[in-house]
Amino acid sequence: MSVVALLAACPGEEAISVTSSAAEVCVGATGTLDVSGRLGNDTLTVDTTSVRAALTGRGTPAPASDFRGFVNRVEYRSADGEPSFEFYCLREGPAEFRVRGFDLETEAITFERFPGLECIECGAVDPIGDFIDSISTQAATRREGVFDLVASFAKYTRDFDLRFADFQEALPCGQDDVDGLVLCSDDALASAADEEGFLHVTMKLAEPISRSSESTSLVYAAVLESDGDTANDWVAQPPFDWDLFQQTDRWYQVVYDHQADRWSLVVTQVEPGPPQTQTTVPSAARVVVDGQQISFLIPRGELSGAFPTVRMTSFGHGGMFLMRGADVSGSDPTEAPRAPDPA
Ligand SMILES: [Ca+2]
Ligand SMILES: [Ca+2]
Repeated sequence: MSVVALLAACPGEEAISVTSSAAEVCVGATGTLDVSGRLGNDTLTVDTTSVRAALTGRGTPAPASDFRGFVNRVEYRSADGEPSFEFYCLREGPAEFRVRGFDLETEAITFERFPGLECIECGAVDPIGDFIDSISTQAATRREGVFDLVASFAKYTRDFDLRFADFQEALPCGQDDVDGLVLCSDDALASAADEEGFLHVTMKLAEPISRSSESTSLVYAAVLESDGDTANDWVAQPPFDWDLFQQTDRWYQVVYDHQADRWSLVVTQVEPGPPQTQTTVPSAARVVVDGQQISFLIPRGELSGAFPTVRMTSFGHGGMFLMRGADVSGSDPTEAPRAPDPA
């Protein structure tokens, strides 16, 4: 099913038609938006938190800077009409695009809205209620939907023209509004190499993540075997045979400390031992915490190996790590991290 809408045409003008390639697009996939007719002084806008993404012009005469970018409000005018755009679904949810009309004589502004486009989660499904403890023989003592993974997903954005400057502007560090909470590391890098793209990791939890809690601290992480060298991979220490981060050397952790009521992003590099060590490192990664979803955008250039693999983890505890529950992508934490989906 496609989404088609027509704007009423003034006499002598061609009606504008906006068509999306599909009514539903998977998170991490691209869709196409076609406009036929002249936009003229009108602008096409995408206004959504799920297609936080860019519209990338294809074969259009307009300067690229007019419409590309990792933003959710894109303005585009076309003297020649018939542009085609590509968009990227960042998060699950509805998307709406609209045409803003501007009458040069009366200066009146009108909006035509075209809902009906949905970004949907198509990643790997994880069972409900499959909580684990970091000791395999023990049962989780906390079992809450806010740390029960229900779906996860990892993909490179190489096929999509996403640039650091675009999401730096669209996702400013510390932004906390209806679009989500944006986290950067305390030692956030101001730039990242664009040519290698980003690793986009999304995890979906069974329940919406509250921005504040009086009883539960949380850790959500994308942990990677980043360099293909097993020598620096974290080795589980007894009795924690189900240590969530084993077999990985680089960790992107979203940490909520309920006692300090503080969210943070901590990026860690593991060095081989003995004793093995963990060093907090600067990073240009961005993370968005929004509803049931957490999206990580990790610059590919921060991962040194040719074939990084990733595991997604969630962990909840009461503050002393004694009452706790966890979940991981894959069957359990001893399963090797998996390769992201091909671009
Ligand atoms: Ca689960
Ligand atoms: Ca390694």
